[in-house]
Amino acid sequence: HHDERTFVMAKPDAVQRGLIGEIIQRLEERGLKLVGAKFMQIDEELAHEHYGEHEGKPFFEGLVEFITSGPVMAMVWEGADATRQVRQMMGETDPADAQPGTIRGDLGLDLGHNVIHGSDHEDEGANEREIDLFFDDEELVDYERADAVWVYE
Ligand code: YYY
Ligand code: MG
Repeated sequence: HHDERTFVMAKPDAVQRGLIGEIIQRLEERGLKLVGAKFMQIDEELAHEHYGEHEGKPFFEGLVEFITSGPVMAMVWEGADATRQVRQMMGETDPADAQPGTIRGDLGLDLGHNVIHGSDHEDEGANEREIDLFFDDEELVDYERADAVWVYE
Protein backbone atom coordinates (compact mmCIF):
# COMPACT_ATOMS: atom_id res chain seq x y z
CA HIS A 1 0.00 0.00 0.00
CA HIS A 2 2.86 2.36 -0.76
CA ASP A 3 1.27 3.03 -4.13
CA GLU A 4 -1.35 5.66 -3.36
CA ARG A 5 -1.19 8.41 -5.96
CA THR A 6 -2.13 12.03 -5.47
CA PHE A 7 -2.34 15.07 -7.71
CA VAL A 8 -0.17 18.07 -6.86
CA MET A 9 0.30 21.34 -8.66
CA ALA A 10 2.74 24.22 -8.29
CA LYS A 11 0.39 27.15 -8.95
CA PRO A 12 1.21 30.15 -11.21
CA ASP A 13 2.56 32.17 -8.26
CA ALA A 14 5.00 29.37 -7.39
CA VAL A 15 6.22 29.19 -10.99
CA GLN A 16 6.68 32.97 -11.22
CA ARG A 17 8.48 33.05 -7.85
CA GLY A 18 10.90 30.29 -8.78
CA LEU A 19 9.52 27.83 -6.21
CA ILE A 20 8.97 24.75 -8.42
CA GLY A 21 12.26 23.22 -7.29
CA GLU A 22 11.61 23.97 -3.61
CA ILE A 23 8.20 22.26 -3.78
CA ILE A 24 9.56 19.23 -5.62
CA GLN A 25 12.50 18.99 -3.22
CA ARG A 26 10.26 18.86 -0.15
CA LEU A 27 8.09 16.08 -1.58
CA GLU A 28 11.11 14.20 -2.95
CA GLU A 29 13.03 14.35 0.32
CA ARG A 30 10.02 13.11 2.26
CA GLY A 31 10.29 9.88 0.28
CA LEU A 32 7.35 10.41 -2.06
CA LYS A 33 7.94 9.22 -5.61
CA LEU A 34 7.33 11.45 -8.64
CA VAL A 35 5.46 9.41 -11.25
CA GLY A 36 4.25 12.16 -13.59
CA ALA A 37 4.94 15.82 -14.34
CA LYS A 38 3.67 18.29 -16.89
CA PHE A 39 4.60 21.97 -17.27
CA MET A 40 1.51 23.49 -18.81
CA GLN A 41 -0.96 26.33 -19.07
CA ILE A 42 -4.47 25.67 -17.74
CA ASP A 43 -7.28 26.94 -19.98
CA GLU A 44 -10.68 28.22 -18.86
CA GLU A 45 -12.41 24.87 -19.46
CA LEU A 46 -9.90 22.81 -17.49
CA ALA A 47 -9.97 25.39 -14.68
CA HIS A 48 -13.77 25.10 -14.43
CA GLU A 49 -13.56 21.30 -14.35
CA HIS A 50 -10.74 21.19 -11.83
CA TYR A 51 -12.37 23.67 -9.46
CA GLY A 52 -15.98 22.64 -10.25
CA GLU A 53 -16.78 22.10 -6.56
CA HIS A 54 -16.26 25.84 -5.98
CA GLU A 55 -18.46 27.08 -8.84
CA GLY A 56 -20.86 29.76 -7.57
CA LYS A 57 -18.72 30.70 -4.57
CA PRO A 58 -17.66 34.37 -4.30
CA PHE A 59 -13.99 33.59 -4.92
CA PHE A 60 -14.58 31.29 -7.93
CA GLU A 61 -14.05 33.78 -10.78
CA GLY A 62 -10.89 35.14 -9.18
CA LEU A 63 -9.64 31.61 -8.62
CA VAL A 64 -10.17 30.68 -12.29
CA GLU A 65 -8.49 33.90 -13.40
CA PHE A 66 -5.49 33.19 -11.16
CA ILE A 67 -5.02 29.53 -12.07
CA THR A 68 -5.16 30.37 -15.80
CA SER A 69 -2.89 33.43 -15.46
CA GLY A 70 0.40 31.64 -16.11
CA PRO A 71 2.01 28.23 -16.38
CA VAL A 72 1.71 25.60 -13.67
CA MET A 73 3.66 22.46 -12.87
CA ALA A 74 1.16 19.59 -12.63
CA MET A 75 2.47 16.45 -10.92
CA VAL A 76 1.51 13.03 -9.63
CA TRP A 77 3.24 11.78 -6.49
CA GLU A 78 3.07 8.27 -5.08
CA GLY A 79 3.64 6.86 -1.62
CA ALA A 80 2.07 5.54 1.56
CA ASP A 81 -0.98 7.65 2.45
CA ALA A 82 0.25 10.14 -0.18
CA THR A 83 -2.88 12.29 -0.39
CA ARG A 84 -3.12 12.97 3.33
CA GLN A 85 0.65 13.32 3.74
CA VAL A 86 0.87 15.94 0.99
CA ARG A 87 -2.06 17.87 2.48
CA GLN A 88 -0.23 17.92 5.82
CA MET A 89 2.93 19.16 4.14
CA MET A 90 0.91 21.89 2.34
CA GLY A 91 -0.66 23.31 5.51
CA GLU A 92 -3.94 25.19 5.84
CA THR A 93 -5.59 26.69 2.73
CA ASP A 94 -4.92 30.24 3.98
CA PRO A 95 -1.16 30.66 4.36
CA ALA A 96 -1.88 33.08 7.21
CA ASP A 97 -3.21 30.09 9.18
CA ALA A 98 -0.66 27.55 7.92
CA GLN A 99 1.96 26.35 10.39
CA PRO A 100 5.62 27.21 9.85
CA GLY A 101 7.26 24.14 8.36
CA THR A 102 4.43 23.63 5.91
CA ILE A 103 4.77 24.67 2.27
CA ARG A 104 2.10 27.36 2.49
CA GLY A 105 3.24 28.42 5.96
CA ASP A 106 6.82 28.88 4.77
CA LEU A 107 6.26 30.18 1.25
CA GLY A 108 2.96 32.09 1.20
CA LEU A 109 1.20 35.02 2.87
CA ASP A 110 -2.10 35.45 1.05
CA LEU A 111 -5.11 33.14 0.56
CA GLY A 112 -5.50 33.74 -3.16
CA HIS A 113 -1.83 33.05 -3.88
CA ASN A 114 -1.18 29.95 -1.80
CA VAL A 115 1.53 28.37 -3.92
CA ILE A 116 0.39 24.75 -4.17
CA HIS A 117 -2.62 22.55 -4.89
CA GLY A 118 -3.05 19.03 -3.57
CA SER A 119 -6.00 16.66 -3.84
CA ASP A 120 -8.41 16.81 -0.91
CA HIS A 121 -7.94 13.68 1.24
CA GLU A 122 -11.41 14.15 2.76
CA ASP A 123 -13.00 14.03 -0.71
CA GLU A 124 -13.11 10.32 -1.60
CA GLY A 125 -11.65 9.73 -5.05
CA ALA A 126 -10.55 13.34 -5.60
CA ASN A 127 -6.97 12.20 -6.18
CA GLU A 128 -7.93 9.77 -8.96
CA ARG A 129 -10.38 12.24 -10.49
CA GLU A 130 -7.76 15.00 -10.68
CA ILE A 131 -5.02 12.69 -11.95
CA ASP A 132 -7.36 11.57 -14.77
CA LEU A 133 -8.25 15.16 -15.57
CA PHE A 134 -4.62 16.22 -16.07
CA PHE A 135 -2.82 13.05 -17.19
CA ASP A 136 -3.26 10.19 -19.65
CA ASP A 137 -2.32 6.75 -18.28
CA GLU A 138 0.77 6.53 -20.51
CA GLU A 139 2.08 9.79 -19.07
CA LEU A 140 2.51 8.15 -15.66
CA VAL A 141 5.66 6.11 -15.10
CA ASP A 142 6.05 2.86 -13.15
CA TYR A 143 9.40 2.45 -11.45
CA GLU A 144 10.95 1.82 -8.05
CA ARG A 145 12.93 4.45 -6.21
CA ALA A 146 16.28 3.00 -5.17
CA ASP A 147 15.81 4.22 -1.59
CA ALA A 148 12.33 2.73 -1.12
CA VAL A 149 13.73 -0.07 1.07
CA TRP A 150 15.09 2.64 3.40
CA VAL A 151 12.05 4.89 3.36
CA TYR A 152 9.69 2.02 4.21
CA GLU A 153 10.38 -0.62 6.88
O1 YYY B 1 -7.94 22.49 -1.21
P1 YYY B 1 -7.41 23.88 -0.90
O2 YYY B 1 -6.64 24.49 -2.04
O3 YYY B 1 -6.65 23.93 0.40
O4 YYY B 1 -8.68 24.84 -0.65
P2 YYY B 1 -10.13 24.83 -1.32
O5 YYY B 1 -11.11 25.12 -0.23
O6 YYY B 1 -10.35 23.61 -2.14
O7 YYY B 1 -10.10 26.12 -2.27
C1 YYY B 1 -9.41 26.09 -3.50
C2 YYY B 1 -8.62 27.35 -3.66
O8 YYY B 1 -9.50 28.47 -3.74
C3 YYY B 1 -7.68 27.67 -2.50
O9 YYY B 1 -6.44 27.02 -2.64
C4 YYY B 1 -7.58 29.17 -2.57
C5 YYY B 1 -8.89 29.62 -3.17
N1 YYY B 1 -9.79 30.17 -2.14
C6 YYY B 1 -9.97 31.54 -2.08
O10 YYY B 1 -9.37 32.27 -2.87
N2 YYY B 1 -10.82 32.07 -1.13
C7 YYY B 1 -11.48 31.27 -0.29
N3 YYY B 1 -12.28 31.80 0.62
C8 YYY B 1 -11.29 29.87 -0.33
C9 YYY B 1 -10.44 29.34 -1.28
MG1 MG C 1 -9.47 21.77 -2.36
